Amino acid sequence: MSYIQEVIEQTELKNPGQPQFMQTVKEVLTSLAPAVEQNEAKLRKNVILERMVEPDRQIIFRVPWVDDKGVYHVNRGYRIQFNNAIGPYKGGLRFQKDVNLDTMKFLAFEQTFKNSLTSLPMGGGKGGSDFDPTGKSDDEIMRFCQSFMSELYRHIGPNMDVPAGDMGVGGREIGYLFGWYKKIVGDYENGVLTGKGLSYGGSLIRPEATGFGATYFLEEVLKHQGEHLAGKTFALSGFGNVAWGASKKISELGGKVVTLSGPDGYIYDPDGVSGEKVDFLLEMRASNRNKVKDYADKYGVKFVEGKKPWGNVKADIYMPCARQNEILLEDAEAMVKLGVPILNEVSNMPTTNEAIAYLQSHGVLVAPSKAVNAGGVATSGLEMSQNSGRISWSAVEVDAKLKTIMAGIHHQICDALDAYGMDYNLVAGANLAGFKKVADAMLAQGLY
Ligand code: 2IT
Repeated sequence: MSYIQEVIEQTELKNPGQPQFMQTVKEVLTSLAPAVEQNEAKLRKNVILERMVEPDRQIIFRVPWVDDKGVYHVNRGYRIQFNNAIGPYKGGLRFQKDVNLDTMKFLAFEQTFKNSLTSLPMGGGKGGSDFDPTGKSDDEIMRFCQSFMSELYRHIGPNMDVPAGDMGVGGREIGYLFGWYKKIVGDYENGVLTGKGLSYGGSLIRPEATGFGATYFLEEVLKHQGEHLAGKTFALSGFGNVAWGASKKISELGGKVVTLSGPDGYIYDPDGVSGEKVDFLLEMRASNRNKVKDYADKYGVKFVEGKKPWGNVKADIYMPCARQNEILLEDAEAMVKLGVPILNEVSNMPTTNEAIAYLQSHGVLVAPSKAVNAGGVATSGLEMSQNSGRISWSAVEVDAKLKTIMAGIHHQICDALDAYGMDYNLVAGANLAGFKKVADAMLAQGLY
């Protein structure tokens, strides 16, 4: 049996009931075949793959809190510190009702490779809770964040582990989390969290960075194909921070975003999401209603209940910005039938492995999320640099660095593919490029 297959089987045995984590492990490890073949004896001796699939530690804790009516609740908190070979653990916190250990592990594993691609010194981590922010008041969110930090603070630090936002955690939540961290620890260590407000150490462009970066990466892909973004139509899912940034940049560059989605369905706006309509997405998120229909009601466009845009709307580019596993095999089939040529994945692992395989074998170009959405964490890395250097860069400076980083990621992927004599397979290339730096660092640092 091949080394990769052995590790996949062992990992499966050790992690029963974790389908999302296993899906990511399989996706990444099978892509690494050319790198493993070249260096198998050394990788085996140093148990590199075995160590890469085993987190450094997995922290699970109780989060008790009181709602506005005085009723007590208990949620579960997590922080997975997966790999710190190239820098302190770094990755977001997700507050969403279906968060579990499996979700946290797939995200933390993925984060290790993504952060490596950014070329900044950040390891991989992820955390969050099964707390559901939908319908919660501001005070309830604050009390939850304070209780969550009452445990998390002992596991994080500016040189140890630096959390940020993810779904359900934006600027407001990071503010409450930081306030409570500072209260407990006493020191003004604002490098412990990223995604902060501008008045206390946040970086300009961090809120926009994931969506902007995803658009810059797509521009590199289009350039490689001899095409341009202007004039193209985009179907997006989600309406949160990521879809907001992407809509803003795409409309600025002359593209047209015709769909958004929420848990309630999708909207179709043939004129495109641009201008004040983009700003309205922020109000929708702040309302905690979690309904995309609010957009259709305000702007009088079509709302399709209970459906996603995939396979229902034709566009030049599909850009999932909502959650994991939203594009299944049947969506991939419908996408091929409609003749959608490019899938630019923005949310983490939006496409199942079988859907990716189907798309690639039917000529659809798939740009993988660990490259496409890396601009978010990369700008978090820039925020860390500004905090530790006590400096602050202008929006123009951060945006230029972000653009350079995204082009650099595309370049690294092409180099990795060239090194193994492979075609333009961005999924394999991103895994190979992300792996190399982490494996080199682990080899250099001995068995730990
Ligand atoms: O999935 C991700 O890369 C994030 N949620 C951002 C993580 C970060 O540390 O900025």
